[in-house]
Amino acid sequence: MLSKTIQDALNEQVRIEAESSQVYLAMASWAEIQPGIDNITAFFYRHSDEERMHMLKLIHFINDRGGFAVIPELKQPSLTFPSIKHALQALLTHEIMVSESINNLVDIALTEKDYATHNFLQWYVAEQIEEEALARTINDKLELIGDDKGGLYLFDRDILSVSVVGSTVE
Ligand code: OFO
Repeated sequence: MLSKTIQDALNEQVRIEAESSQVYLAMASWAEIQPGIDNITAFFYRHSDEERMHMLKLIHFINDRGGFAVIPELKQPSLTFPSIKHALQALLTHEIMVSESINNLVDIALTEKDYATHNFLQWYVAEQIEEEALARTINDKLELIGDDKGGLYLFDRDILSVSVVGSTVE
């Protein structure tokens, strides 16, 4: 059985994962109407799906352990971006925030001596290492490209292989 403190903390993470999915879905929709970045668009859509999967995993865990997973209200994410670079920087900043939130959850689980939840959260700890590393790699590559349009074309071709290697989708 989950303590109220753990249940509330896990439900807050449900909200964050749902919000992440919305944030990346908005990036995907914006990217889809920009010319020539089909694979970057696909990357955002896939990332959004992954976040929904992270959310569902939490929902099932909470409910399976005798709690009640609350489906959250979400605020509207940013809809447009000055450039693809800005969108991908925002993605990295968002992932860093998610990692902090997961670390905070791990702390709460330890304080509450909830070792089952602590064990469950290890998957998210590992996932965040992967996702942050992937987002950093992508941003580093974009930094190298600068404003070069040909570079962006090659980057768009490249991003699928980068994301397939770096991702631990379940
Ligand atoms: Fe990208 O983060 Fe979920 O966990």
